[in-house]
Amino acid sequence: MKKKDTQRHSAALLVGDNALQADVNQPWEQDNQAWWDWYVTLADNIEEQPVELAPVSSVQVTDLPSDEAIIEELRTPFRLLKKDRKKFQQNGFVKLKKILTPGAVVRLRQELVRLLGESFKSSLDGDVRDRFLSLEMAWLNNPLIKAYVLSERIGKICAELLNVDSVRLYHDNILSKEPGCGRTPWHYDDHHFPLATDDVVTAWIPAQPIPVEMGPLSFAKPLSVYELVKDIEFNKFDTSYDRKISEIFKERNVAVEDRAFDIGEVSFHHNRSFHTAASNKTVQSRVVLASTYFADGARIVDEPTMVSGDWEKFIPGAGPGDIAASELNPICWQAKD
Ligand SMILES: O=C(O)CCC(=O)C(=O)O
Ligand SMILES: [Fe+2]
Repeated sequence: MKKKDTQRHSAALLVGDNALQADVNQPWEQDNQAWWDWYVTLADNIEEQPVELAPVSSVQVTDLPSDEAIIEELRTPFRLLKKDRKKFQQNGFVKLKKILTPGAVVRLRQELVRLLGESFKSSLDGDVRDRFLSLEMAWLNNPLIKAYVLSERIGKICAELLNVDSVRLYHDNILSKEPGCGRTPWHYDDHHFPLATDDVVTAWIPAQPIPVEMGPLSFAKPLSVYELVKDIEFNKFDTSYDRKISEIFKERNVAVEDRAFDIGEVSFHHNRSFHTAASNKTVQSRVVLASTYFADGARIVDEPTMVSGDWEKFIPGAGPGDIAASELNPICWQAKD
C-alpha cells in the first residue's frame, strides 16, 4: 500500500525523545472530550492577559425558518467562484460568506446549545467556564444536525475545493469554546486524521457571528508554511510545540488571517493548513459545527497515533490500511456523470 505522507510527518513530529515517541504512538484510550481537555493545555497563553469578558449582542431574527426550509436551504447548491478555489489551493483555506442564512445560523445555535446542555448538564454561556467542549456524532440521532452535516451544499463546496468527484464524511464535531477558555494551539489537522490522503477538508460552521474577541479560527498562509515547521517536535506534555510554531511564524513574517466571521460565513481548511484560535474573551460561548470530509476511496494510515484521538469511533469496523468507507462515512456529495 502507498504509505501516506502523514506517517512521514507524524514520524518527523515524534523523533527526538524515544520515550516520548513510544508514548505518543500509543492509541488514545479516552473519549474525545478528554482529548480536547488535554489538547487545549498545549496552548501557550502567556500573552493572553486575563480581561473582563466582553458582552455580545445577540442576533435577532424575527421569523425563524422552519426545519423543512433549513433542510431545503442546505440542499441548495452554492456557486463557488474560481477565485475562491484558487485561494483555497494557494492558502489552504477559504472563508465564504452567505453559506447559511441568518435564520439557519440562529436555529443551528439553538440546537447545538440544547445538545451541549444535555450532555454537559449546563445551559452554557457562562455555566461551564474556561473549557473547550466537544460533542461528535450528533448527526446520527438528530435529523436537523444531520441536514447540516450531510448537506449537499457544504459537500459540493468541499468536493470542488479538493477538486475531487466525491467526498465522504469523516466526522462532525460540535465545538464550544466557553467564555474565558484560552487559545487553541497551532496545529494542522493532518496530525489528527488517520487518513492516507491529502484530500481532506473541514467545514467550520459558526453558530453565531464571531467577533475577534471571541476567538475566530485563524489561518497561517500560504498553505506551504507547514514546510517551515515540519521538523518541530510535538510535545504532549507542555506548550513548547505551540510556542515554537508561533516563534517561527513571527520570525518568517508569516501572514495570519484572524478576522471576524460574519453571520452565515463558513471557513473551509485543508488538512495541512496551519491554524489556531485566540481565547474567548466574551460572555458568550463560541459554538461551531466543524465537519470533516475526505475524498472517496481514501485509506486509513498504517499506524494511527494518539494524536488521531478516538478515530475508530468514526470509522468503525475498519483497521489500519483499509479503505475508509464505513456506514458512518456516507458520501455527502457525488458529481453527476
Ligand atoms: O475551534 C477551534 O478553536 C479549533 C478547531 C479546529 O482546529 C478544527 O476544526 O480543525
Ligand atoms: Fe484543527
